[in-house]
Amino acid sequence: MTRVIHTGDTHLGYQQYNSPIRRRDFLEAFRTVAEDAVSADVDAVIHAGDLFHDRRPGLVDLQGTIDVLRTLADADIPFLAVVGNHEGKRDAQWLDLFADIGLATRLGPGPEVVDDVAFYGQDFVPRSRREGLEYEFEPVPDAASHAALVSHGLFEPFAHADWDTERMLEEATVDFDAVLLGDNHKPDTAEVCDTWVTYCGSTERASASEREARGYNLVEFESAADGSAAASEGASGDGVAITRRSLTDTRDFVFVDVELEEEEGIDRVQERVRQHDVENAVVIVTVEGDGRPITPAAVEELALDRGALVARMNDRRDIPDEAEEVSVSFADPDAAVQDRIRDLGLSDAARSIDETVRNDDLPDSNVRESVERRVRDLLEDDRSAFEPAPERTPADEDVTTVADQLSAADAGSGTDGTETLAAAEADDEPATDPERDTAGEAESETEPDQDADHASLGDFA
Ligand SMILES: [Mn+2]
Repeated sequence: MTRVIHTGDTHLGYQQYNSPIRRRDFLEAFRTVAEDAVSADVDAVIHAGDLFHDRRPGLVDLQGTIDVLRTLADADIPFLAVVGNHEGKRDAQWLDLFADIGLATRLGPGPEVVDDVAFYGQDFVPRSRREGLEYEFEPVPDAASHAALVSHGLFEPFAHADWDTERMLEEATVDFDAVLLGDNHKPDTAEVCDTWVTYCGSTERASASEREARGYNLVEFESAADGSAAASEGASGDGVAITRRSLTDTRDFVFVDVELEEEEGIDRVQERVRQHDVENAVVIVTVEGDGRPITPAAVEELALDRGALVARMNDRRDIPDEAEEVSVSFADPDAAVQDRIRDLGLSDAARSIDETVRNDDLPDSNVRESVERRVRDLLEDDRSAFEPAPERTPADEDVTTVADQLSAADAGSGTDGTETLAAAEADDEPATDPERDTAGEAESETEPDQDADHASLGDFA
């Protein structure tokens, strides 16, 4: 039997909510996984990418990472990993540096045999470069009775998927028994082409949408000689058993969901916050329904006074009619935006960023990642996308402007999320629009450590 821990999306160096304590939390979660690996005496730790939150981890993050990797090395537990979308650099990878000093192995097209399992790696590849991707792997050595692929990306059949798992498995020159994945922070397992495909999930909540307990996978490969049935718990078959292990010591997140009635206001929300033990927790208050206008700061301050580490309030209510009348400069924010967009010669890239930023379906904390991914894809494949669109006059009916597309989308199903805002043109915007600065920031590469969580760009409410 070969037993490995499958983890990933550790996002080391992520100073979530601008909190240095949160930054430490991400490292502590990684450390816990390594300590579990030592006490469970597994044969390897497999990391499916996004070890780091971005391409430029700080010195303190690198030192912490080396310290944890050394814990594994001292226990003779190999650390095998691939490169994720968050941390990928153009030249050398941080992972290569750890490999150079003997603390990691970067998986690739050649087999890395642990006990009797051959592990292969496929780094994250931008969607635009996947078309011609050849899934060529070196043959499985005779010494191995199983083969597993480790990769990073949004694979089918899971949520947000854009990577064809069936095609990959069919075209791969190796017949894999398991595919161990990272990128989707929600753990899940499915069977595709008789192969187990599994996400281990993130080890700390990298966004407030990650409500369930965090954890990792324990994957057991039955030896040819074992003969016995695979473990009954969790997914099993083909001599591979996948079970979940929870991380119980991650930072507490307290989710306070309040549905307000018509006459209710801040008192009700504060009352609900008081019903929870928020000490040292990240508190996420979400308000829906009706009720009176609420200043988020007043709710957040209450939670902080009661010992919360971080407090955020999201107001998901529609703006009541009266509120629109009260607003002087933004009686109709969408119309104001559309007017402004008509004056801008947005490039395709800007429009693409724009869509991402304004996409209500995308959790705020994923905006930065998605924008980065889009920009990176475009930089690699289509630099012309960054050229400004030709000059347009607002009244020119023959030209389809972004605003026209907006109206068309509004009139239609609206499912393609083409609601847009001139995100890339933030510098041109009047200072009265505070949301715009975060849009520019999300697009910019100059502040990689900025917390993307305050990019609350869905609404002008
Ligand atoms: Mn990730």
